Amino acid sequence: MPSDMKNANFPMDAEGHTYHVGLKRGEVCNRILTVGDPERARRLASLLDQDAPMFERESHRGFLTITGRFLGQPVSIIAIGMGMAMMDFMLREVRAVVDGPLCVIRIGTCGSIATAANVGDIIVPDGSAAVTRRFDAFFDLAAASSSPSAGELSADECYTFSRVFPADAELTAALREQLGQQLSEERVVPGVNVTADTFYAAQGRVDPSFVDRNAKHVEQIHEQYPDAVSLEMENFMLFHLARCATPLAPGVPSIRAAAAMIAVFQRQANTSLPKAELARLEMQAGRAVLDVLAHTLQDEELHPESESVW
Ligand code: R1P
Repeated sequence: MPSDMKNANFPMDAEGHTYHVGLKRGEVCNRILTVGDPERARRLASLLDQDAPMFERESHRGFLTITGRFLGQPVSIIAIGMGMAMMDFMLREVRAVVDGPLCVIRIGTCGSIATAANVGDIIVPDGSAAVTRRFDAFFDLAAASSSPSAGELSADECYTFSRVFPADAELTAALREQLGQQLSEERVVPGVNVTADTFYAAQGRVDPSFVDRNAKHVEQIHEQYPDAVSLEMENFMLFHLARCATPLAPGVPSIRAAAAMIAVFQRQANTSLPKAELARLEMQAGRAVLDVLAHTLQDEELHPESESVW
């Protein structure tokens, strides 16, 4: 349990630890590799410089942070669990305790909805849209089934489709180049990612136990976003908040963000990636992301005091 919190607007304890992610200044640094699965975070931490000090904190809300060095540069690996809300917690709480620019790259898994991406390919998106359930469309289900024309929304009005929020172009290009060297260029796929607010209904998975009105959902996603290639659950919030973060100075972004996703499902072909292959790809992606992070953010951009521990 965290100790007593101060400031209801942005809770922190007396030592300056944030409420959910549980980090204080000096425990997390400007370069961040974020993942969903804490076990993935631990495996990727084995790539960090083994002769450098390593900090580890598991918060009471399931966030795991490992801070160390890669090629001598400070890097934090943060596991956040799943969903846009968890990305929001992590970014806001890390932003509050780190000075200077943040560079955040997510490694995740996703489902491919494009023939261009097979299982085992790595998708590095140009941007991400959000698709979310329109809750009110499901309020009056009894009236709708007795009188389908009685003001009920049609299936294509049951989900909202946002605009595409871009990833950082420079980081994205660097990531594609690094991954292309690790794998082969044709296995690194560009396109638009779609972040869904749920794994099942908002990704067009049909579940007879619930009314979801999503039988044509993936088709609708392709109509909205002709370049849509993947479905997952966090990238949109990363790109959205990077765009919403108050600049550090005119023209100096507070957060730069990019993502790499390993396709574990191919929805059209109904295939899935073997676990051993996922483990291999995740280490390759990890090496590429850590390399990009280590070569991003020059010393003069960083506030030395924010990295005093590292
Ligand atoms: C769903 O199974 C989870 O896997 C994907 C989705 O975005 C969601 O979080 O990503 P991770 O493998 O990073 O968790």
